[in-house]
Amino acid sequence: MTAIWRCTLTLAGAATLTLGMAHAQSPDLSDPPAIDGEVVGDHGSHTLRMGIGLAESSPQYLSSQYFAEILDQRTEGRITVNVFPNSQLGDDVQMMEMLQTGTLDMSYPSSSPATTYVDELAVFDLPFLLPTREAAVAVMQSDVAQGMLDAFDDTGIKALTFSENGYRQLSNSVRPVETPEDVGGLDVSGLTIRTMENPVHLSIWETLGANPTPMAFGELFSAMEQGVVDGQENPWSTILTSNFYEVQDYGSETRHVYTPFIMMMSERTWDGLAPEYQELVQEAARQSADYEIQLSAEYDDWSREQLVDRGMQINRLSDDQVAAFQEAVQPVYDEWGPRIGEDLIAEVQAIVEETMNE
Ligand code: TK8
Repeated sequence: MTAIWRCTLTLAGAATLTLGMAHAQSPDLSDPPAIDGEVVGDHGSHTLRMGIGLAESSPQYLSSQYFAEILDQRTEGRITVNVFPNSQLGDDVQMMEMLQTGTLDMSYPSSSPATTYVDELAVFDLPFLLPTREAAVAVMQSDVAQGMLDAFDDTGIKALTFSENGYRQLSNSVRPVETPEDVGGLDVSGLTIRTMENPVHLSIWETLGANPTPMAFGELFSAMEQGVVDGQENPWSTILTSNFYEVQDYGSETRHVYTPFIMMMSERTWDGLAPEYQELVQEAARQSADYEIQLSAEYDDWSREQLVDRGMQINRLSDDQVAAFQEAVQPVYDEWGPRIGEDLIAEVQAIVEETMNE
């Protein structure tokens, strides 16, 4: 009797727990597009390791699994891609170095830490340059952006495609970040903010009066948990899927910069693939990037709502507040514009304007 009684209790306890945590793990996501295209002839077998920074529920992971699925089906299992999430093989900077030495086959870092290889990528780090997702996608699919991928030649890295990391939003554990009129811009004074390892991002937060601390993404959760940093900035989907809301009570919808991801392969791995396989990998990379961008869009607002449900206090900025914020980061353009290249910035702005007039 006792045993049965205890068992019932445990079950009841478990049910309550489950109910209490009844959050959907993902929004209504589009299914991956059907895989068509012919099976590529037998050019040997390859097993590729791909390391990524984000978690299993992220658009980055889901679309990477789709990439793997395309290669698997179109080679009848001869190319296998194993995706390792959560920075378990290294952070963005380390994994790019591993691609160069050939100790890792594939990775999917943000463009921001990749500016050490291709300077021009820093155009994506300029605040408020890409006002809409449509504009951002048009830029990522432009010849200008293709030129940046091609510029990886001779670095030991084959850059395959851009996709969406997304609009970055500020979170912190100290206080709501508002934009009082007398401050002008975002009041982040006194906050220690983790940034990506990228000088433009450092400059943005310095300009705003915060204490920016560049740090690898994989170290970020425990740094916030231990109070080494007060805050960070990433898309809502990452704040959700990497569980940052557990250690960050406040969020502000700043959308201060849109950053892409770049899917990459080690040049050694690339060179070891038959031309037919190379072509297939390139095609699958583009298809999975399209899917990633779609998933990422589906995640965006949904994630913000989920974060609110989980207790995060999130404020949105009024148009006036955004305008003040934009004005406050103008010195970043003055400092970085000439170094990134005014012509390149103008080219990107022209693509943006085209999408706004459509
Ligand atoms: C994941 C990173 C991450 C980026 C960052 O590997 O470092 O904050 O936004 O998503 O690329």
